[in-house]
Amino acid sequence: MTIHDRQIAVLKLYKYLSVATVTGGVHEDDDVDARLHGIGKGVSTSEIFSCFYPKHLEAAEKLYKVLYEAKSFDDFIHLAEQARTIVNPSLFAFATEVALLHRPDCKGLSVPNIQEVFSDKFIPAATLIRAFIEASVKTPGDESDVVVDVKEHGTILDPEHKLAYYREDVEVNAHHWHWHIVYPSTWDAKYFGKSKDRKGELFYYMHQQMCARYDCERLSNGLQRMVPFHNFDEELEGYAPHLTHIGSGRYYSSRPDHMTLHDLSEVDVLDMIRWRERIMQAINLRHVIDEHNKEIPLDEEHGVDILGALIESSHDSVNKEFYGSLHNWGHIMMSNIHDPDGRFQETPGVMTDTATSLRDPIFYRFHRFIDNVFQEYKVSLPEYTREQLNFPDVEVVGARVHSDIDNVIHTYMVMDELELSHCMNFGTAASVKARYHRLDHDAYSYSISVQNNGSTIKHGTVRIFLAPVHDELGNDLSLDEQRYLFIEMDKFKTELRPGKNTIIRGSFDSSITLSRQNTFAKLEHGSDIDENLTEYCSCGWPSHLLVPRGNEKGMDFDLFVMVTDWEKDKVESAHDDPLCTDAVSYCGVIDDKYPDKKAMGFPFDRYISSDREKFLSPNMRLTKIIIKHDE
Ligand code: CUO
Repeated sequence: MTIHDRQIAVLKLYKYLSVATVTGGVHEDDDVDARLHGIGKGVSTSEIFSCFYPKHLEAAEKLYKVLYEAKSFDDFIHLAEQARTIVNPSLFAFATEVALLHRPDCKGLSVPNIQEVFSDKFIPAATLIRAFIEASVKTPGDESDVVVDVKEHGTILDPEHKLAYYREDVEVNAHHWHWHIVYPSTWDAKYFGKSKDRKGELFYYMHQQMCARYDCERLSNGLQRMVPFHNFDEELEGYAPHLTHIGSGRYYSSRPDHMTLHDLSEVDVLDMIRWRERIMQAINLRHVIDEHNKEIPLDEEHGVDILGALIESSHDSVNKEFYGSLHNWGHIMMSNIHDPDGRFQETPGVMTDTATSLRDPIFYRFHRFIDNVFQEYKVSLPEYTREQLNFPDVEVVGARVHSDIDNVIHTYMVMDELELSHCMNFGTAASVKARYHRLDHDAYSYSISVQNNGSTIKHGTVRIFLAPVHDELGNDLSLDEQRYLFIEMDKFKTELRPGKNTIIRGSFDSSITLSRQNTFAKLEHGSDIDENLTEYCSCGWPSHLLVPRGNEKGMDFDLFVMVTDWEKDKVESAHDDPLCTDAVSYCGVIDDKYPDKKAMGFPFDRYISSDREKFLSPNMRLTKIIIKHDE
């Protein structure tokens, strides 16, 4: 079987999955029947699958293990084809993607973009129905594309609506879906024979960065930074998603304003409060207690990783019984706020699903609440010392952004399209697309001048961050306040010859972003495929959202550039040529160590008591830049 044949076999598993007919039985051969026996039980095919809900996660774990254990590639495809006819489609997509990602015989294969598979998780129901109508009234022989515009569905009565372009961005939601598949909370290191390096820490960092990016976007839009969720009895803001599950006709529920959390049948609000208290106590005592009552120190190297696993909580939690599952149940409690005990058999809201939860303003306030728990730990650590921050003999003497005008980046809204015809059969050979607005920015490059005052070549890690200069009232933010807003823009290795070095780095090369994607059509036709893209490469921040919006006047940002000693940052890699290292900062590297020994977010992950002048060592530089949004 050629790689293209294999790719086609994988694509078939995903084609029209959203509207897959679940027949409820396999009955093809006894062996397949036996292996799939009981798979998907407890998650009905019309339910909205949640990879935060323990019952759903367990069912998905069973399926991905069966698929992972398949004897050969053919056996894997055969089993998956049968499983597709008996389980919930989203559960199937999740489990099959986990198996694909980790089976050695699937290396080099891609799953299509999740937004093309489950377009109904990304595009409002009204747009999809319009597309059906327009496709169905096409005159026979008319091969022209059907393009339907996504209509705005909010008003200025809701100030949060200003951020809808960001929260409902197609690719940012796709990134989140893939991230939680690359790092499933049910990852079983013993079973797979390998652990995911610093998985708990990356859970903290990736979500911290999402919050920081959201706050940069809020300030860009003249809104105040978010107020973190904090009290379990507080009234929440409302949100209406306008999304329907096209296969089942069910929908993601709305949440009216002023609702408060209630006990669910499995977990009480009081449980959540207790878990938070226990976690806070562990942070204050600087140790957690494992299942055997043993104290495990929250030391500088592992503390945040241990807490990440505990708070999420994942299989790696040192004591799930005692510390519970604050984050995962938080998602479930919020998404079931309108029918907590299930008496109305309502469907949950978007917070239940990793492909949709970013749409809801409460996602960010809830994750800021989770982040504040991590910050409680981080501020308990000593500040970085001069020695830890400095890179002797290395000076950053200049840093600029090159675009049309130096140190000015323009952002603007553009139109983009999403192909819908792989998600549903519209009964036409023509393309059927949804058209929507999204943010974008000019391509630009960094020009960084670094002086190596030593007499030998040195290797450095260049770390680039960006944060707003002013708060919502126009006051200057202190460096310690900016810590929460600094967003990572890029991180890369560089060679420094003795004397002056000029480093030029394009925005497109960022270690945060996904630079390219293989679409369903490209994979299907086997043309114009980027062979370096594999499944793992689906994880990554959208490149069009690398730069915050800024404002019409031109908004001031601090560009922070730091060069650290690569010899101290490097990690022992398991591979000479690791797969897919496109978006390592938020997604890591498959089957390998996180490629930076420093704490994620360094040097802004710890308290900073000094002002700018004192904090900045010669290997750092702050440059004011302007981000201007063009109407
Ligand atoms: Cu990604 Cu709460 O973990 O959404």
